[in-house]
Amino acid sequence: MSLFKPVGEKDVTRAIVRGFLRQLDEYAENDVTIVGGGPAGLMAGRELARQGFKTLVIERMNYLGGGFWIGGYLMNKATFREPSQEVLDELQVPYEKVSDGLYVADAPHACARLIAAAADEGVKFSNMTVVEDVILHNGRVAGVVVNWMPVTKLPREITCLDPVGFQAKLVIDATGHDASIVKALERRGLLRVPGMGAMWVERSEDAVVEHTGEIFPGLLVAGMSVAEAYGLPRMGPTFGAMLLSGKRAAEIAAEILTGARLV
Ligand code: 48F
Repeated sequence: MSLFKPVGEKDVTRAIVRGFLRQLDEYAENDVTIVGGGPAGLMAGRELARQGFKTLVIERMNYLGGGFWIGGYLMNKATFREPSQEVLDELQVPYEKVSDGLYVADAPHACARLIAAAADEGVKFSNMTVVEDVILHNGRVAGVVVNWMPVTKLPREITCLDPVGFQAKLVIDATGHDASIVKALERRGLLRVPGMGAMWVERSEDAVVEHTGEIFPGLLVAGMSVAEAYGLPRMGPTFGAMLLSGKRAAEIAAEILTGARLV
């Protein structure tokens, strides 16, 4: 008498393949495609999905969370400056007060809670997937061009494989320091990407949140890609601006999608 119900290998395979294809079919067209599953992308996704927008997060790694798991300096604590600890309260992440205006949390706990919060609101994820380029329709970003991460790492002579496209009403570049999507537009001479400036914590977090928004028709930037795109100072392992930038990007995206903001 076995503990588990009898299930064949073929059933396991079919469950995976059918579930995956159903999602791919449904999300090949979506409201918002967020590139990058770090803190900024996850936060933006959670806020958009909870408002009912069909939201897809594309992440090239086999895990979500980006730089949020470790925090900084190979030490898994993440810091947050006031008022961003309010987001930790909202996500039920425990933290400690370090000094006036500065808080510290266990990065794995904060990261796990944020991933769960995004998934709970209905965000769908496409892991091991690299965004290589954008779709442009009439001068507007209209989606992304993707390939499997392992395919992009194979020698060109054995991988003559075309990527596929996902269409989206809006795309958010939340790719962190890579700023992959704004750089795809730079390669076409449509944007200039100065790269982030030197570290200045006091200035950087406000500047990142202020500059979060639509950088090109159909494309928003959130998180560290904002610093790359506008040449703003870096901040190191303090994460409040990533969470608040994600929230801001979601607010602006929702306004555009509902027509409250003229595009
Ligand atoms: O790097 P990441 O955590 O970006 P973020 O959300 O947060 C930045 C902080 O972690 C930290 C910091 C501030 O405290 O300086 O660095 O802005 O997450 C970005 C995610 O995007 C993925 C990458 O693997 C990472 O998980 N990514 C980058 N380029 C691509 C991509 C791409 N072309 N296609 C798919 N995923």
